[in-house]
Amino acid sequence: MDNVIKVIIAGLDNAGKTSILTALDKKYDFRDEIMQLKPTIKVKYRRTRFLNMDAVFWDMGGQEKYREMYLKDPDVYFSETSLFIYVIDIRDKEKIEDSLSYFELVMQYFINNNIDVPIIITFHKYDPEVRSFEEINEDIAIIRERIKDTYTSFNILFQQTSIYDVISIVQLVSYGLSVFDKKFFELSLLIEKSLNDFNCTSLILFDQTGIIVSEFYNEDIEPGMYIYLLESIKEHLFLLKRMEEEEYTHDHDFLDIENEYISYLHGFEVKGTLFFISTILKAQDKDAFMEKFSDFLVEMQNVLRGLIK
Ligand SMILES: Nc1nc2c(ncn2[C@@H]2O[C@H](COP(=O)(O)OP(=O)(O)OP(=O)(O)O)[C@@H](O)[C@H]2O)c(=O)[nH]1
Ligand SMILES: [Mg+2]
Repeated sequence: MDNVIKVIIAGLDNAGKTSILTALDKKYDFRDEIMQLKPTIKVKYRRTRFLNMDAVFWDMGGQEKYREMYLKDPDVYFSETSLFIYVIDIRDKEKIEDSLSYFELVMQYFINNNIDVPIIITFHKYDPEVRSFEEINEDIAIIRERIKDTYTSFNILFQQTSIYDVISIVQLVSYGLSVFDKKFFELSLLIEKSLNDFNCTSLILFDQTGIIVSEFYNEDIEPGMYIYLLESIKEHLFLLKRMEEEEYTHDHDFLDIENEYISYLHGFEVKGTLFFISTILKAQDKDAFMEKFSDFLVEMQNVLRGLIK
């Protein structure tokens, strides 16, 4: 496996591509920066680390003149793509057909050149207040079916994102980056099994930049609990970001208790890379959890050792 991954992020102008990458980078306090974003001129590159890999995001400015430029010389832009993220502004109904045409043109390049690339399509600007809008949900369902039926030989994942829901952004990129190694499957099994063993609500493994390496949630989360869950994941993300900025590495345990629940963040190192486990569980299960946690950590470190080259 090549250790540099090229992630193309494309879509029409104003779809929200640069906003997504800014939100991913900042995780908090990014609203002002996003308000001041200008249309991207040609391509902007952003580099990030994921496990042992370097990921380079190609933020492809979406104005028509740039789209024409990319499609005229597609080898320069779309060859050797490891992951293709396509952003559709689900709120801009008038431009959806245009957006689908652009997507088709890029896909045509991949098909003609026998490039089998994993694809994530995100229906963006799916802000919390529009999630219950029937029309938007219907549009999403129709586009999904249409794309799935057309590109049956491609591995395509669909997502909904909003910059007002930072976790949706983190998940978008995390899922994309985890397709690069089958060992993620092993990790995922371990996390799922442990979630049940610990009887916890959520169990998430982050790397030090706050990218989710693997995660599992209990299926029967009560609605009130769900909000607490999201808030505490956000808090953990912010904490990781601050720790990264301040190069603060000692003492990785954070315990926070609210009502009957505990949120717990634990940091550990594997081959010089920092990881964090974030979990939420009932206070009454804490002792049993703490008893099993060190064994779980050993298992987790073993799997991660295999993942990091
Ligand atoms: N409501 C809402 N607005 C968003 C969201 N994400 C981005 N925006 C807004 O969409 C506008 C365009 O965002 P950009 O990120 O600059 O769009 P882009 O896709 O990079 O555009 P180009 O660089 O021209 O291709 C900005 O005004 C953002 O504030 C979102 O999740 N919800
Ligand atoms: Mg842009």
